[in-house]
Amino acid sequence: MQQGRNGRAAESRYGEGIRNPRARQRAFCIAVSPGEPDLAELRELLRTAGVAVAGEMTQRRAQPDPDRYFGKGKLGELKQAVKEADANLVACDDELSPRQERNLEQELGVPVIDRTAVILDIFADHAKSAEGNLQVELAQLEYNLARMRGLWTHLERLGGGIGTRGPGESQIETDRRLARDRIAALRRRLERTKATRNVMRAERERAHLPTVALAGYTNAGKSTLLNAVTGADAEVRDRLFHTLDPLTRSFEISGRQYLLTDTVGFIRKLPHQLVEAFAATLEEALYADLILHVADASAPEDELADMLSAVDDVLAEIGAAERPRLLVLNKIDLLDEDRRRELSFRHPRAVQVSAVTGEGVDELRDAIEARFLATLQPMDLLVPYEEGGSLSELHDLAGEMEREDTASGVRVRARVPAGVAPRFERFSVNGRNGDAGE
Ligand SMILES: Nc1nc2c(ncn2[C@@H]2O[C@H](COP(=O)(O)OP(=O)(O)OP(=O)(O)O)[C@@H](O)[C@H]2O)c(=O)[nH]1
Ligand SMILES: [Mg+2]
Repeated sequence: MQQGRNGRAAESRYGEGIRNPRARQRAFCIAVSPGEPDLAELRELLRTAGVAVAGEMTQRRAQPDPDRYFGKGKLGELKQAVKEADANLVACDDELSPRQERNLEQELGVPVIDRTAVILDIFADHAKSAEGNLQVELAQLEYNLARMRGLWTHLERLGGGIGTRGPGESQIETDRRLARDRIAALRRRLERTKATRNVMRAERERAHLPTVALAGYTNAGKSTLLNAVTGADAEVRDRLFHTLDPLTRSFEISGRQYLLTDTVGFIRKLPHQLVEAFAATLEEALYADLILHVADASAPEDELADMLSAVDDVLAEIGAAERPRLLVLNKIDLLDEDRRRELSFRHPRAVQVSAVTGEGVDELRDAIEARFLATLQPMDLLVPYEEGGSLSELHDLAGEMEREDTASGVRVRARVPAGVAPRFERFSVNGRNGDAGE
């Protein structure tokens, strides 16, 4: 067993990820939790990764065992159950330390993968753009590098003894150095794509199109909603992490153009390597004028609450906690009147929609517009005739505006996006302007 593992490690720690759980595998799922352990999401992740589920076993305890994840007695039971279910893989709902993973594999005699490895595998499979591929490769390398450290200690302890084929100590040293070099190179390349994105963002900001970003738990219906609002044809699938690359489309409300960006979905216990690797992409959400937090309202109450807070956590982690946000409860076509009422009671400020039937989408547009209009700053200006350029810029940026030609220039009363208001401050009448709208 150990041999096979080391052998595999030697050739595949870099290229395609540690393991490929997609090769017709039958996984036995395990979880430890102080409350009632729930394996539904891990099963869904495995389904998305193309792995069959052969059985499951959970243990209620305050903390996973630091050495073996399960307690000793339970581990014996698990070994028996894995045999009986004819599983050839064990999948754990938590990220395992290298030590836990190694001990479990030794004890159970089958490969053991953790939640993080499954999620990384799905991301690797779904990445399409050059940037997405770089991000996933970076996350995988970071994950593998941590595992190698564990393997290294292990081999050291074995003293490179007989029967431990696979990478020796110096090989691992070399591998680690290569991995670090590659990580540095990937970071540099991602930095460059980020620079391009900044240029694009600066252009958007000049034109000042209000931007709205979709964020939310994976499979909440973000891409479907993007399509419903903008008439785009973003791919929609009933699987986790279908969208990895941000996609931006424009749409109009009352003659004003807005931009809507779809982003990668979040999940509980999202591997931190992925959050880090995708941080640049997620910054799209960070810079938006408004974040639409899309949630699957057809989920049971406690699951919905869990998903909402998982998304809040990631948004906080990437520094977007303070951005203006609007909760969108999606999939209400699956709910009866009672449940809808209950939800509007619990989330009075949320908008209820069905991206599939289109119900509530107009209300959502109204809500987006209202949020945006509230940020407009009323200005009272006198623009000299020779400042024709400023005047036409004002035309583009302001919603409604009143104008009147006077002897000394054009008197304009307009509502201007707060971000660009300073550009017109010098024309302001009496040196002051009204307060921002309510
Ligand atoms: N019944 C119903 N199903 C919906 C609704 N919106 C989306 N779905 C379904 O939910 C599944 C996921 O939709 P997506 O739009 O791909 O979800 P997503 O949030 O973009 O998912 P990821 O990109 O994987 O994070 C698909 O099967 C959709 O058809 C809705 O309003 N009602
Ligand atoms: Mg999507």
